[in-house]
Amino acid sequence: MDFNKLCPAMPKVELHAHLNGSLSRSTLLELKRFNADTGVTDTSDAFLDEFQIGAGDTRNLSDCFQVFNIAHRLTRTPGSLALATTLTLKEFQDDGCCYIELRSTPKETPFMTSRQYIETVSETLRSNAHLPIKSRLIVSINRNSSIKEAEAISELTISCYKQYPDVIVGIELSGDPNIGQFEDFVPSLTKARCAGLKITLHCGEVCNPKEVLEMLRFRPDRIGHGVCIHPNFGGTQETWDALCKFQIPVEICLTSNVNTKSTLDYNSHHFKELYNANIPVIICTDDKGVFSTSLSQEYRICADVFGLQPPQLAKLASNAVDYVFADEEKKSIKEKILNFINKNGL
Ligand code: 6MZ
Repeated sequence: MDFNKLCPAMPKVELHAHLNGSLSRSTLLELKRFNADTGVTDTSDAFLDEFQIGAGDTRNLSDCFQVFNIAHRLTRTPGSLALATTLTLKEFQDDGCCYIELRSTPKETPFMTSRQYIETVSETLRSNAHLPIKSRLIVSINRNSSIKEAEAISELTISCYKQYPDVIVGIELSGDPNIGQFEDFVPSLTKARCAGLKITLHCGEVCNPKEVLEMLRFRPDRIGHGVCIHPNFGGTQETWDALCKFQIPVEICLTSNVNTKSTLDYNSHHFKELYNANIPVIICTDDKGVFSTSLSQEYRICADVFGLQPPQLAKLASNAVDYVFADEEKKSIKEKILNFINKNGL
């Protein structure tokens, strides 16, 4: 089976997908229609053309944080947020994704509170529990938050976790890596961890070995990106040794890193160093809407660029299940992927 057929057909798990960054062009247009019908003013059509950051775009990582505002304008009401969640879930399902951990930052808008934001996404995922794709929510804390705001999000997440233990699995730190410092978020994250939530951190998306080391020593359950950890990519021997010692699984976002210029090109992506060092890696999309990609496309790129054979790619898909936050789903997802592997002689 060639990769164009294998990658979409193979059951896959998505563990790093920001809701508002995942909105496809068709979802954005549907949200516009929905908002117009419900009398909510949002974003002009002209802005929608600026939403995607493709190959060769002059915008870099810092610029991309402006782009999310376009999506945020479209998901300010419970109705539009629920619609965005449902459509995104279905797109991942159509791409062969059998389990997803969507992540999103609760926002207070003129139309809903932060609590309503988390409740809306949680209710929507719960109401889609009958779909073949299984889904969970990771609540995001943005690095541009004050300590007080971060504590409020953490407490809110813990409270909502009691209400939606079947949906909410974790908390994460994301946002512009050039803003804020990790140590300020440690108390909020620790509180969430003590309440039973899993932790994932955007780590080393830009060069900051001191912070990378603090993050790794915090022992999160997973990290996102991990670009600047190996000494060849702006990390130090100490950061690399810490990752190797702790074996923290890394959510890999190839196209995101290339399009934001965190990585020079696919060929020089740090996936190779992590894979060769046997660090657990999970292929993810990050923001499939903004970076015009899909989970199967990321698997295909990975195979093409790093010369993986179909059995090696299938092994990546099946190993990824070990790092899923919802323990109760692991067995059935693993079976689904292994059945596919056996049936196709991979
Ligand atoms: C760091 C990112 C990101 O939460 O509104 N986000 N944070 N690095 C990245 N690499 C490109 N991509 C997305 O989804 C959008 C938010 O996710 C975070 C940013 O905080 C962005 O505003 P939600 O659903």
